[in-house]
Amino acid sequence: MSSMPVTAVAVSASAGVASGQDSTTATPGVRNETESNTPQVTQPATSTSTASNASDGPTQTVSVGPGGALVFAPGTDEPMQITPGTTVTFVWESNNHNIVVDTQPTDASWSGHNTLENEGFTYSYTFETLGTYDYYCEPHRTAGMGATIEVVESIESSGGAGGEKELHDLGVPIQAHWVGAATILGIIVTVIFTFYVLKYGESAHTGTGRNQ
Ligand SMILES: [Cu+2]
Repeated sequence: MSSMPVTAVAVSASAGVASGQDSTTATPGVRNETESNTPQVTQPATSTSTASNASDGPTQTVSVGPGGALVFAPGTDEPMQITPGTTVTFVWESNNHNIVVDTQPTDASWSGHNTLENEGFTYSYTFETLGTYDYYCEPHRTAGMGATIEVVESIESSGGAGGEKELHDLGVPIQAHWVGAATILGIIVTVIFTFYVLKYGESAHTGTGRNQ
């Protein structure tokens, strides 16, 4: 696990050199860009008071290339579901990635972020139009670095990541905990029982041999 980021960074760096992008994007200077199809500017600091304003909508974070892995997380393994008005902040966690919009609802106008960026860059966009958005990273598209955002009226509790996380956090560990505790207790009881039977036991075999 500890050697993985080093390898991944090396791969990303060599990919940058090969594609000629390293000279322009090598500086890990943080440039932030916020884009929205609503007139309001998102201010996360004030997002706790009212829910009626679009600028106070929910937020989501997508990791771009976390640990050098060629994925958007969440979004690659399974579609990320959000509700209209959600501001998604993409956080670059490795180098030489971009966001190219593949398909989107006909009345949506997401332009993605076509410029290749490096670790530390963030880009935000507020999704308002219902539907499915497919996007990919151009340098790593063939490696499977594509993802899906689904803007839905309400998040499905069964298929969403929240439901699964709840199951893992509550049900499974508790069950495993008690099964493990019972097993260990059983082993200890068996060992103690066996010890006393062997030392003080008066079964037919040990008893007759010692007492007569
Ligand atoms: Cu990429």
